[in-house]
Amino acid sequence: MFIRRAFASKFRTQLLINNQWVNSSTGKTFQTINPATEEVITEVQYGSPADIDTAVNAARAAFDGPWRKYTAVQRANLLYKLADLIGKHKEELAQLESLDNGKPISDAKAADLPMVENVYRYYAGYADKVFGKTIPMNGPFFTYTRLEPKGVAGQIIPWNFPLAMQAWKLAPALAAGCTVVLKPAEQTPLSALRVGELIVEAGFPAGVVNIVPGHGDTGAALAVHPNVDKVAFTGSTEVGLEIMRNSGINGLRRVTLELGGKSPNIILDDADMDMAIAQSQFGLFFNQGQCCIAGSRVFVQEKIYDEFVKLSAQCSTGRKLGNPLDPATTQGPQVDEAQMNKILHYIELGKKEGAKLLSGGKRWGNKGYFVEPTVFADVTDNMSIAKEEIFGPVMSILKFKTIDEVIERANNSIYGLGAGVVTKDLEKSIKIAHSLRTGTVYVNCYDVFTESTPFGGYKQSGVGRELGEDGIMNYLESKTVVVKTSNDTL
Ligand code: TXE
Repeated sequence: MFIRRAFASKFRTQLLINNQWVNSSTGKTFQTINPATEEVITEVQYGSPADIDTAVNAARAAFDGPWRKYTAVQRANLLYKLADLIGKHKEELAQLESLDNGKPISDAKAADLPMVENVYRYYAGYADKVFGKTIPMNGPFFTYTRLEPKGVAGQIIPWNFPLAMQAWKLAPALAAGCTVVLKPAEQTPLSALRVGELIVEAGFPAGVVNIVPGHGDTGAALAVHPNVDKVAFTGSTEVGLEIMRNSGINGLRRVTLELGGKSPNIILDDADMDMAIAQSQFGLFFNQGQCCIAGSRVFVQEKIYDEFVKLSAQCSTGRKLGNPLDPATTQGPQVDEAQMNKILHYIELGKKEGAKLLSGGKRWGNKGYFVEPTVFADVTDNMSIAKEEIFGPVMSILKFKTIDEVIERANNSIYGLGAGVVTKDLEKSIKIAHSLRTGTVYVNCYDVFTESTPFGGYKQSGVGRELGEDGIMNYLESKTVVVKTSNDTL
């Protein structure tokens, strides 16, 4: 309650279009809920297709007008200014993130906010370091390529890392010279809108960044808008597939997608047991298990299987559930009731399909969307909990004998986002890392993200990579310029 009162006057709840805060054209609003208490935090304006149209037109006008005249260094300076402002307000932003999403404040401070600031700084530094090539060709021609901004980007983000997902999308787009219409997730619009205020304060020209909160229909209107050149989406595989299918409606939008996962985490029998337990617990339970790359299929070699299973169950019960704004809390609530119910449904399926429940397995308390940290052993590849994304604090442990066997089983998934390997044997780790069809493989670590390392998936985990050089290339088109010269030019 204290926090709610402390923030009450500060919540931004309107649409940011053309650097103006405006209400929805329909007057409709939606509630954002505190997942720890189930209380309504505030009502937020619900962006309509007409609002999306207005925002896209503003982004188009800014792209065709003032923003094109900004030099790369000027764009960089604005991004640095934004990073400074985020740094200045990091305490407040961390509280807001924790309030709206339910993540422990200690995680928001230690993981989310530093990452967000770094991403804006990294792409600020990149803005003036993208360039084309001069290319030799037959005949009297001088030929070169230019990397030009794609245009208007429509960006749709999820709720698991609201500020980080906003940064992963906005920073490379703005560094590249694109303009943006961004739709935050309906569960967590508040921090994105607060950053909208900082964007205006930093001095970005009107129309360069537009933020339109709403539900899925708002996102759908953005994803098919004919004046959007590029769509970047992070969320469920189901919606990602729909966006991909629709990318050819009313034009041909470039699409990058970062979707679901069922990442294998492979523990070999030579692993340091303490490290394996710590790595697998973090790889699954971090962020309440709401990580697309969560190591949710833990494959353990038979010699150490029994000990690993016993320690995993013990260790999972040591997590401290409770008020996410309490610095001692290590596990907050799931983001909303629907996600909690989805997780509880999978726990029931796990039990029904014959997995051995070792710890957890229920809702925690009766207020807030908390789920007990849950560990299943003796999981087999055909069980639903081994195949489908649960997106919650539910670990599935599977036994394996040989490395060739585990590679085949790990790859037997519609997903291919991430994977982990724990071993002291370098040769084996490299063999496994190179054999897995996933976008990232962590060896003796998990969930290590930095702004410079590409992130994305094989198969139905997505299209393209975010962060690093790949991240900015998503927002650039290559143009070839062929200049006829006189015959005697060398
Ligand atoms: O996702 P949605 P939900 C997975 C995870 C989770 C499941 C469902 O398994 O349990 O997806 O979560 C917007 N056109 N991930 O329902 O619906 C929506 O408003 C355009 C993995 O929250 O995909 C929100 O802004 N946009 C994941 C965003 O898409 C649409 C993170 C994500 O919502 C839309 C989140 C539509 N038709 C969930 N429908 C990850 N990869 O990290 C919804 N949206």
